[in-house]
Amino acid sequence: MDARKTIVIGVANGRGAGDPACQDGPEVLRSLKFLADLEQTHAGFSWDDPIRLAPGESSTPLDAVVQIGTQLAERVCSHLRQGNFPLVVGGDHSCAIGTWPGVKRVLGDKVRLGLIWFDAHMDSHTFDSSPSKRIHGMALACLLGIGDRRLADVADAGAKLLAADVCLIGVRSFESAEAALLAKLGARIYFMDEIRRRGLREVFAEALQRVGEHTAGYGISIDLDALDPAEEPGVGSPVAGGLSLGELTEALTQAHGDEKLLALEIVEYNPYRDTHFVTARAIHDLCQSLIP
Ligand SMILES: [Mn+2]
Repeated sequence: MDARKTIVIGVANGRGAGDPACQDGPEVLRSLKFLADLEQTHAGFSWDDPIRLAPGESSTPLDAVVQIGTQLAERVCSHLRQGNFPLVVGGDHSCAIGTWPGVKRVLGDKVRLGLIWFDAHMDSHTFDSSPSKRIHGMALACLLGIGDRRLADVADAGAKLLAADVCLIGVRSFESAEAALLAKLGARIYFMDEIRRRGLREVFAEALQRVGEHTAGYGISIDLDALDPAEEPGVGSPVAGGLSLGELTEALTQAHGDEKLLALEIVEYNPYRDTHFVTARAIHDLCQSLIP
C-alpha cells in the first residue's frame, strides 16, 4: 500500500523558453480546477505554493532559471523527506534542472537515479551548440553534467544522472550536436519510428526496465510536446507527428503504483494555445495514470 501524498508544485517560470507563456500554466490549471477531482480520489493530494521569481527581478534568463531551479530542488527534496510524492507542473522544461537534483540529493551519492524523458526534442544542447540559446533546450544535458556550470551544478555540483539510466521517448526534432552528445554518452533514444513499429506499451516497458535496473529509483519527465499537437495544442513548441494521449496514458499505467517511481514532472503547458482546454484535461489524465 503506497501511503505517499501527491503534492503539486507549480513552477511559474517561462524564462527558459523563447515565449514565456508557459509561466501561466500552473495558475490556469489550479484556478480553473482541472486537477480538483484528484483531491477527492487521492487522499492527501494538494497544491503547494507556486515557485516563482521574486517580483521586480530583472534577471537574465540564466539567472532566472538558476534561481527557480535552486528553489525547486529544495522544495522537491523537502517533500520527499516528508514521504510525499512531488508532482512538478511547469513552466518550461528548464525546471528539470531543479526537480531531478532535488530527488538525487535525497538518494545521496552512493546510488543512481533513473529518468524517462518524454519529449519531441532532445533538450541536450549547450550554449555552444544551441542556435536559439534557450535554456529549456539544455535541461537534459545539464542533468548529465554537461554545459554551463551554473545550470549543471544547481543544488549540488556535477552530473545527477548517468546516461545509462536515461531513456528519451517520442523524439522527432533535434540538432545533430545533441544527437552526437547523447550517442557518445550512451542514452537510449526511442524515436517516433521505433515507437510506431513496436508500440508505445512495449517501448515504455523496456524503458522502465532500463531506468530501474541499476538505480535506487527513477523519475518521469513529460514534456507535453511529446504528444501530437493536432490533438493537444496547448504546448510551448509543437512538432507534428507525436504520441496520442490515449496510447500514452495506457502505457504509463505500467508504472502506476511502482514505489520506485519517485517523482513526476509535466511541463511546457501553454494555456494561451489550449483551445477549449483539451490539453489541461490531458494533464489531468496523465496525472491520474501515474500518481500514487
Ligand atoms: Mn523539453
